[in-house]
Formats: sequence, C-alpha cells, structure tokens
Amino acid sequence: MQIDTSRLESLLASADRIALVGHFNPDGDALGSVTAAYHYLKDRGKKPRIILPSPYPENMAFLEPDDPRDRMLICENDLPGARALVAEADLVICLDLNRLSRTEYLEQDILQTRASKVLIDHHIAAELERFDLAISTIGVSSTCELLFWTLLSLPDVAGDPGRLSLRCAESLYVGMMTDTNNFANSVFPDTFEMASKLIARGVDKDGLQEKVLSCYSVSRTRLMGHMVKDKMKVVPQHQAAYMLLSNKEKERYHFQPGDSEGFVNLPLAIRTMQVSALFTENIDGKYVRVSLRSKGTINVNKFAIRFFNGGGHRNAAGGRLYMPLEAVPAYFEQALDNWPEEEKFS
Ligand SMILES: [Mn+2]
Repeated sequence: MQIDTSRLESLLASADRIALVGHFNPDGDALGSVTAAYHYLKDRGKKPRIILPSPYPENMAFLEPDDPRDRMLICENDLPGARALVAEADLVICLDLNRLSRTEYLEQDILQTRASKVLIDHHIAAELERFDLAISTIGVSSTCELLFWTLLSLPDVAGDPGRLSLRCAESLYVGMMTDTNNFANSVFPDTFEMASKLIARGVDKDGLQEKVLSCYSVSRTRLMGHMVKDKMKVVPQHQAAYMLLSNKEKERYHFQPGDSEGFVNLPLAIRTMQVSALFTENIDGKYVRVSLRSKGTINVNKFAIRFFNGGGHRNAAGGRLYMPLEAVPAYFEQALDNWPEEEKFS
C-alpha cells in the first residue's frame, strides 16, 4: 500500500515538539500507534510526547518509552500537564480516533492550538475538516497498519522496514494484532504483508502474543466465567446476546482496565448468534459504555449511531447510554425490535 506522504513529510520537517494523542480507554491499537509514532519521531531527532485521556491496561506497560521523561502522560492523572503539552506543540497528531471528542478532555485544547493537526485513523466518518491533514481509510485492519504503510512511504524509510527501530516495529505489530483479534477480524491482504514484513524485521510474534494476549489474572478469568454463565442473556428471535457489567461486579472481581477486553466477542462463538453487546457501567456511574459486535453483513455501526450515541465499524462499534444500568435490558431489546432492516443489512 502506497500512501502520499508529501504533506505529512513537510509538516514533520518543520516541527520539533510533537504531541501524539490517543483515545479514551486506550486499546492495543491506540497504544501501538502512539508509541510507534513516538519511536519513529524520536529516532528522527524530534521531541515527541504521548498524551492519553485515561490509563492503559497493565499488560501494555512494556510499550512505555524507555526514557522516563517521555512516559505517556495520562490526562486523568495530570490534565494541566496534558494541556500544556498540546499548547506547546508545533504539531498535534491524533491516532486511532475519528472524533476529537474521543480525547474526552482535549477537544477544545486541540481546536484552539495554532499547531498543525494531523489525523491518522481507520474509523468510519472521521472529522476530516478539523485537521490540516487526514490520513484516513477504513480499508485497513487498524490504525497501526495505516501508520505502518504511512511510515514506509516517508522518504527516509523509503519502503524499508529495516529502517524502523525494533521498538517501533513491535508497537505496530501489537496494534494490528489486537485490533484484528490476532488475525480473526478485519484482515486484508495488506495486513498479512505488513505482518510478514514486521516479522522479517525481527518482531517476535510469539513473545508479543504471550505478553499481550495471555496476560490475564485469575480474577479476570473468573469474571469472564461469571459473565458467560450468569450474565449472558440470549434474545433468540434476534439471534442476539448481551451482558451487563456493573461496578459492584468489577469490585468483586478486582477489575483492572482492559479486563473486559474480548468479553463482547464471546457470544459470537455461538453458531446461532449474529449480534453481541456488552454494557459496562462507567466507574463514576454517570453513563453506560456500549460495545457491539456482529457477524458478516450485519451493520452495528449504524445501530450504534441510531440507538447508542456512538459508531464505529460494520462489525465492531461502540457508544454510550445515559441511563441506569438496570434500564439497559429493556432499552436494548426494544432497539433490536426497532432496528430498521435496511440499516441492519447495509
Ligand atoms: Mn483501532
């Protein structure tokens, strides 16, 4: 995949301090893309800093930059510090987010800064008009894949993955591996080509898999069992299943960020299920986080837009509900009943 990077190259050439911004509740792709960009820019002699709205899962800590002064800055721990980094930056690069509101705290800061703004993202309906440059397509597995092809297209890398540091290559691999659920979803021919090039570059695929995917605690595994056995509700007439995760349960199972990763996919392993939903009470109890998954041609992106104040991809989307967790089952089952056929299969 060739990407026109002439504009990006000129923005990078004239920038020194570069803020790399990921989304709220950062996942492997958000973390992989901000850290890969960090390593590339650092190796190029720039001063990049990573800003994340909220903490990342513990198993991703190995992605932290080695230089302690460059540790990822978490808005929820230091919002003034995050705002200062955005204000001082010559260039702001947002990765793996389609709307500035997904930074939760920094939308106004990013809009108001005089710095140039770049978006690199693979979600539907990105806010292209809010950026000076947007590298945005849904025809890739992940932001990390898009970033990989972008880096390869830059003049100094010139198509040679050997010119990316191993840390950069590892970060790219992690984001692609997690967003595709280890090559299960949204995989394109280019995705395998990327994986092949990164492995040839020296990425230890098995090591990363073990670090990132086989990393759970006993209590997380028990929570997963509890969700499937006691919480999964099946709606047979819609070939749908859903689960609710409350703050009380999170407490009982010593919940850590990232622990519910993958729960929403579990019901789709059932032959007859086409749609799955996970509803998670937010820590402050102010809203319910919605995760939606589907098989094949069923489009949960439009479902998320219409009923759940969100969006995403055809087979994976998310959103929020501003109602008590107890009210969600009735709301969700009604939404299934009212889901317009032409949107469901669009
Ligand atoms: Mn992603």
